[in-house]
Amino acid sequence: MNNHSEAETSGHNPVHSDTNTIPGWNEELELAFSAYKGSYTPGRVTSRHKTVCEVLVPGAVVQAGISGALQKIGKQPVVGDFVVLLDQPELGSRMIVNILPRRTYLSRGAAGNGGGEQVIAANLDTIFIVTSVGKDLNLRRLERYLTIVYSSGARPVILLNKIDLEDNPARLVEKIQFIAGNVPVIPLSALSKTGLDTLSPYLNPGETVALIGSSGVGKSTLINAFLGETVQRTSGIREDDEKGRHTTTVRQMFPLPNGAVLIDNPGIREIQLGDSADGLEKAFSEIVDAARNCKFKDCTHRDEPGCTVLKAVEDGLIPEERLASYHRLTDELIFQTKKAEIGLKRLEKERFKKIAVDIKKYKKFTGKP
Ligand SMILES: Nc1nc2c(ncn2[C@@H]2O[C@H](COP(=O)(O)OP(=O)(O)O)[C@@H](O)[C@H]2O)c(=O)[nH]1
Ligand SMILES: [Mg+2]
Ligand SMILES: [Zn+2]
Repeated sequence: MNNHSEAETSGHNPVHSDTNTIPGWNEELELAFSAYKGSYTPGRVTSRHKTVCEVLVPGAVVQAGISGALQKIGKQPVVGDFVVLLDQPELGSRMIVNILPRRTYLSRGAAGNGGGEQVIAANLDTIFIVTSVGKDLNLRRLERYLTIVYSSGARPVILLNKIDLEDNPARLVEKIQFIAGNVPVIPLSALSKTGLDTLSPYLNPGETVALIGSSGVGKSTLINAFLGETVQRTSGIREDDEKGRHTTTVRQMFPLPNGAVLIDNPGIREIQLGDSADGLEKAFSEIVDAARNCKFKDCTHRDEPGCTVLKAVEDGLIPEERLASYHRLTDELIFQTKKAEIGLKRLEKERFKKIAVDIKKYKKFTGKP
């Protein structure tokens, strides 16, 4: 579990000598945290609720509020974040006062609030995009997932689960591989525990892996299989706390014995693209490659003369559905960007309206024209 030997970390640093029990903690974080002197401790957010986070600190999981200052500037801790906690022993509580720099983060376009980006998990090394054989298997949906994951900075890996239900999984793997490019596609069965060992290269000590994918594809079953015990309820059964009440508290982060960490479903339900232009280019790299020789620099590859992408489709080098997906996702991205701009403009308008009202009130009050 530990990255460092006892001798390296004990003694000279009494405040955070045991940070190596926070999975994923590293020297960069240590450096960033060294700016905090006094009654601060580092931790990692394991789940996020409305106003409280559960935070893994050396040896325990504690609850912590979010400081007013952080809320004011709109900084939201999310699962996977490394945070700075202020201990308030007189109140018997802890408060998250800052978020340490994120190495990678997974986000989606926020629904219904003008298109702002919403971060949903941070500091992920790898993201397992989980799908299963049968009706969940949808190449177009996988393309969306790939786009989002690419723009997160984490490494995507596609898991094809429930192969125990499929006669010819190799055929499906081939189909997926076709749209996935260099992304590994791994067939497995979480239930019958076949193919799990192929995942070990992605589960190194200190690495964080998130599982995303539709409900029912087997993410929780997979986590249980890795932990060798039932830690995560499967099939959406609600959890009870020790007093027997229903709670919405669902654990999200699971340290493995070797020091890797799994994060279950950090909450991508609707797959909105958000700010994923770079992700789109990676997810459709064959189109980007073919576009290098288009006659026009701003070619949209729809009906322009001298379009080498359309030529590649014509020649059967790029499937038509791939280009159609690319167009669909590009349109969506443009739409979202516009929506975000309109949202910002509306916000500004409202702000001006409020200022105008304030000025009126002020004039009334002072009696000035
Ligand atoms: N046949 C089969 N069923 C599976 C497999 N993995 C999961 N399941 C079943 O699929 C259902 C949903 O699994 P769950 O882990 O809750 O999915 P989640 O919503 O992605 O977390 C459960 O009934 C599991 O037992 C598998 O490899 N093979
Ligand atoms: Mg689940
Ligand atoms: Zn073109």
